[in-house]
Amino acid sequence: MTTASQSYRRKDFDPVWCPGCGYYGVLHSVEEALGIIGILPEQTVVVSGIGCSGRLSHYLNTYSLHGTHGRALPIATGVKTARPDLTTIVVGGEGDVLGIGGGHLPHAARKNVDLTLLLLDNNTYGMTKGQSSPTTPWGCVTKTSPYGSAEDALDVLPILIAYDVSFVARTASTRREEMAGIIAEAIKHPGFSVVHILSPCVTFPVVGWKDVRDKLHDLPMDHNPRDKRAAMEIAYTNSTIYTGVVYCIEKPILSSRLEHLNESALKHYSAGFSGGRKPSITRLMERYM
Ligand SMILES: Cc1ncc(C[n+]2csc(CCOP(=O)(O)OP(=O)(O)O)c2C)c(N)n1
Ligand code: SF4
Repeated sequence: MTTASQSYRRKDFDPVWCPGCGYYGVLHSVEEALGIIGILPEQTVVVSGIGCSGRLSHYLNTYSLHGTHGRALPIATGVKTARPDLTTIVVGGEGDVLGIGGGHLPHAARKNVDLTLLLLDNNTYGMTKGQSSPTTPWGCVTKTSPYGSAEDALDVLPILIAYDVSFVARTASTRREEMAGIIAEAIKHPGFSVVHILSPCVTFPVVGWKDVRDKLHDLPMDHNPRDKRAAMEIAYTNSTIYTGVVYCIEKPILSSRLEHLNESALKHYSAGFSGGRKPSITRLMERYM
């Protein structure tokens, strides 16, 4: 596995993250996860947004597409629709995914696009040097809130479950082995999978690592990820930060939904509009000219 995992990392380009940043752990676990599944780098695309988190796609020896801030999900939806054969991973910070790009999340869930989103949550806008973000707790002093932030932090897991994302998991960037296993499971899941990775920024600290670490706990052994109410209960538990696969269901993925739609449209077209003749795009266009 070591050899396979090494080949996923670019040799000509070293990460420029701050020393001690949890994103190094995430990068390592992504390599491990790809190695566990045994997908070849050339069968994998990593699409990222803008931010320290977005840099992750540069460091892998896979296909990589560094998009624009907040738009990684729609870009990846296009990639997956055009090339369903490629494993498609999306990486974004909580600013990217829940702030500027927050409107794309429910729609990726509704479509159940077969993507894996790694949501790297450091509770701040790291790349732009520490402004408050959608998960900055109320009252925290940041560059944009010198007297304390005025807003509540978003509660990420309940939002993902309410959107009915078909695979929802949480881990922390210090838990490398667990993270690799969860990312591998998320990639194998047919449908939209989101791994919420807690990784407080060490250079612009908003939430302390100790506060997170002390609350981390494996999910209860009897947790049933198919039970949405049980998943919501875990998601709303604040005294303990449970890690693992919190919610997992099966539902049709976007490509099968489109296939079904195409079949129905063709059937409808050949039966009604073309008078039994073979469907033709030219004839269809002529109707509107
Ligand atoms: C349209 C647009 N608006 C703002 C920016 C500036 N910008 C770059 S990264 C970033 C925030 C990054 O925060 P997050 O997504 O949480 O990632 P992190 O750097 O913390 O990993 C912002 C606001 C931008 N690049 N593009
Ligand atoms: S600013 Fe924060 S998130 Fe960005 S590389 Fe440095 S420690 Fe990591």
